[in-house]
Amino acid sequence: MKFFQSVEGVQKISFGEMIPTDTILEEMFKETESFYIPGIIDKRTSHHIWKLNLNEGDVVYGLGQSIRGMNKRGFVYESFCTDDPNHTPDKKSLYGAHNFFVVLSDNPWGIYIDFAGKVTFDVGFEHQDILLIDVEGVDFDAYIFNGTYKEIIGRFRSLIGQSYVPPKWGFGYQQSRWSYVDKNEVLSIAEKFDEHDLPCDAIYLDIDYMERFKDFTVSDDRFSDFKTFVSDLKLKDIKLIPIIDAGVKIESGYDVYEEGVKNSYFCKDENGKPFVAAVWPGKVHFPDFLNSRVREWFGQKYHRLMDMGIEGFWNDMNEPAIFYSEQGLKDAISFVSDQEGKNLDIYTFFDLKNKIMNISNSESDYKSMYHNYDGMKVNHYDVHNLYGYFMTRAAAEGFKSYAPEKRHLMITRASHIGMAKHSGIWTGDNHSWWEHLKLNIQMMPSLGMAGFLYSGADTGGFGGEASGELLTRWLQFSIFTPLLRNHSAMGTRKQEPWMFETETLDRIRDVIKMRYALVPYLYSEFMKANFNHELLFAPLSYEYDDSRSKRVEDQLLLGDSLMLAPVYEQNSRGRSVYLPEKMVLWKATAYEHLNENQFELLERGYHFVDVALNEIPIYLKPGKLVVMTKPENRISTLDESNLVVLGFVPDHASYILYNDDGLTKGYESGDSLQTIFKVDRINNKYHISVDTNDLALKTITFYLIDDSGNWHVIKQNTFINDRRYV
Ligand code: MIG
Repeated sequence: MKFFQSVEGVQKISFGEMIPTDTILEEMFKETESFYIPGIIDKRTSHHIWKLNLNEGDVVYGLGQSIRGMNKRGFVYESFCTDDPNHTPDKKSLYGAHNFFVVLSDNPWGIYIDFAGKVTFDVGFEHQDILLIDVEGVDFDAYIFNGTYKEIIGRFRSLIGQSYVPPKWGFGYQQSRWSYVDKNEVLSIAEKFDEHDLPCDAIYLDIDYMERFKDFTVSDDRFSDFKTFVSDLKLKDIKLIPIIDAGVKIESGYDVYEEGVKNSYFCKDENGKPFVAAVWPGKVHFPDFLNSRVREWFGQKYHRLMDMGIEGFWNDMNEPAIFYSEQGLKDAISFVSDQEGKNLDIYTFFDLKNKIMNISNSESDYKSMYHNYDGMKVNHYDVHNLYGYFMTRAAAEGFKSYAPEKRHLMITRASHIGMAKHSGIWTGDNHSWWEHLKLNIQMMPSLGMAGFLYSGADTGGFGGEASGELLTRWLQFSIFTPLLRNHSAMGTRKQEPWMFETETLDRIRDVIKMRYALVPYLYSEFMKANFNHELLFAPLSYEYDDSRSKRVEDQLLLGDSLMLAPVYEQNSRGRSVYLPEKMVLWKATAYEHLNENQFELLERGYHFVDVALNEIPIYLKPGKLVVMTKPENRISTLDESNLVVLGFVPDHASYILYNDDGLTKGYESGDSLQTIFKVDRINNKYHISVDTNDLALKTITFYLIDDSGNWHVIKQNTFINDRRYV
């Protein structure tokens, strides 16, 4: 066991010789004696177990992508990347493994368990005052953090590094469906957006664009002359985002398969043969992404589609999802045939049923697969949670070698801590359930804690049938999430905006346009949250330390200036809201209808707020500003030289608006545009100054609300003489 000391407020404890998941973590630490939480090693199971006390009032935030509320207390969660399309409240794991949480107590602390196998967190479930961490192995590192909630997150995030930044068009609305099956369908989708005057920046291609589900192929029948097609859509300023699956189809003559076999690039079974699993294409091999040579090889394959003009991808099924393995299927069939002719009772019948039901993603399959981890033979089960991470890293490195200075769009399904620097995530196969809108709301802060700033859910729900009301309410929330994508499954009600009645379509248009109007603020807050290791979405207690803020489970802070309290219940036309301080409620409708009657001053405390179906409820914090622009139907045509600044300003407010070229990685070396707004209210008059290095900036219109709820419109000429270039 080694002891390390680190940056202030972080300690590292090493147990055994762990497999390093990310060297950046190693570099941050210098060896010296430090802090230790005693755990016990269960000799019988070789699990490492910690039993920690929780106090009555403690709240536990974190665990990234997982089920249930913001406060994780009261249930058991497992880190074990799982492809499970039913995100019901009894599920312990989803697609990601994010072993970081913070206990908000009188002396807040946080912990990150750097381990690639299964970890179970019983957060006050068996016993409400005990937090049990059960690491299925003894070979791992733990990082312990102290400080305030905000400091702990900052320390953890600075440890895992900067997060992935998409191209700015990735902040546009994106439309998806499993699947748009041919060119004509995709083209007609693109045209419908224009016909209906709806914004859209990207359309996704799901598995059917491929030739019989083979990665890096494009169907000749349905997507002939793909390169021209991609560029035709680009002329409309719409990007195509194809899916890539983890499994490589076994088919002789298919070059990816042939090369993989020849070079021994696939995961192995016990006998050293390529491991055979079945997914979409039928039988597949899994590239051994834990091997750096394999990553380089697979990463280069993305270049084929990039050569045809593709600028973004989504990586799927990389938990990895296994429908069945040859052995698993054999066992199940023999079990079933053994039952033939028997008189099955409740128990034996259920055994039979379970045998079939549990054939997918089975533990025994994961245990019979092996990696060559750059020379070290490793059983897949022990490093299961790294697979999706390394697949996505392969892609990200492939993009880098293709065009090092360019940003690409990348989202992935399975993930692990450390992956956030390579990609964003979507939260997988949710349902068109109101509960999943709420889950989306509650999950955003913990995803951000784990570094996944570019994230979002399938808006409207993937499985099941969305009503117009559900889609409207969902969009009223997800227009704030960096990844804004409407996606739905085969066989479900179609979910493109024009598939609903005209009233819904009209409301949706206004909601999506409001997203585009808010992009200056959203992008600025996203980038600052990344640079400063902060949360973009946060529970109220991130900023407010009153005891009630800790208890609020369905409101969020969004960046520096806003609070959200979305409506997430069917037929609801309002909801209760807790205000930790005096705020201004803005019931936003169409951007062009912005007017003073939409604003209402609300005192600190509890309120019941009416919210009509066409209203987006947004709360303006005092002394803060929001920057907007006139919406357009593409991100690239937004006019950011003419801005609107909105704020509740009792006495003074300031805001730093961040912007950059939105396409290159120049931001990494400080290429940016910054505009500093300062507003002071002196003797009932507003004084405004604007400092900027943005030479294109032309006009700014301020809408300011004072302490008595009165609204003031101030055009550029009142401050133009104060304008300085920095
Ligand atoms: O569940 O490629 O999460 O977004 O549409 C089947 C088909 C596999 C799972 C992804 C989903 C995608 C679907 N895939």
